[in-house]
Amino acid sequence: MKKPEKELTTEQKIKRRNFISFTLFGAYAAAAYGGWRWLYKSPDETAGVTAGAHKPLRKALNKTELFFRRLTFNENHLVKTYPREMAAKKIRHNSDIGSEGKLPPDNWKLQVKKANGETLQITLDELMKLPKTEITYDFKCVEGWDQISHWEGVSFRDFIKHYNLDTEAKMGYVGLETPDKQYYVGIDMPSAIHPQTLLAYQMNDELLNGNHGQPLRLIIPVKYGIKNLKRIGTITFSNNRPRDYWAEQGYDYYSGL
Ligand SMILES: Nc1nc2c(c(=O)[nH]1)N[C@H]1C(S)=C(S)[C@@H](COP(=O)(O)O)O[C@H]1N2
Ligand SMILES: [Mo]
Repeated sequence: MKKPEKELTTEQKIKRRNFISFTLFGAYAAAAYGGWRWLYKSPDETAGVTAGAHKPLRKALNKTELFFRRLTFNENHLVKTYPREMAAKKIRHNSDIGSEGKLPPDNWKLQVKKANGETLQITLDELMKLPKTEITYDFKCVEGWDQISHWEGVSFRDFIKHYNLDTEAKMGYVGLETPDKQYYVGIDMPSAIHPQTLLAYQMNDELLNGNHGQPLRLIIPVKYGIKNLKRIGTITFSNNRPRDYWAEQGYDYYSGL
């Protein structure tokens, strides 16, 4: 016959529960600590492209970015535009890293690095002969200001078509840099070929002046101001993310609206 089991006293029951919960807590703490050590000791991501995060973290961040890009980005979704009269006459001027002062357009040519190693050199006159696209929209800076402004130029799409850059347009990213390479941005291809993205040379019917990226700047309404590089010197195409000035400082690489 089985020995009758001794009834536990209330005190013993409490002790046993405490023992179980402390053991569990200890196991969780050890697992969490182990996970943290793993993350802490993991190698840094490739230096340069984005602010230093540990590799597994950046991997997770990139996955999150891709998920939201796929979820929210639709090339047929246009940024809201405004009647021309609503555009500011005096356009706000922000930072000028790599685009300070005047640069006579005669001393400038846009350098486009093709996939086959060839570099196209394009003058402003040539660009101005391509179909012109205009837009009046609300330009937004991450610093908290926005302003309705009017811009004119060549849509990036038309530019790709005209210069037969189809192979390049199949790549993941466009990189833009100022002629002195002091300011640089990386743009994901879907945003670059979005129908409202312009290589702009005019603002309110006048050629861009020294404050706004003379002679050519990027106007990309699906992104915050930081990506609207002033004074484009070179354009490159790649499947890896091109270096990006503000992403290196820890800002969001995608910087979409
Ligand atoms: N070359 C260059 N382009 C740049 C910047 C810069 O410092 N240098 N600043 C960016 C930021 S943060 C903003 S908000 C816009 C401002 O453009 P605006 O001066 O024409 O208003 O330009 C962007 N493009
Ligand atoms: Mo900005």
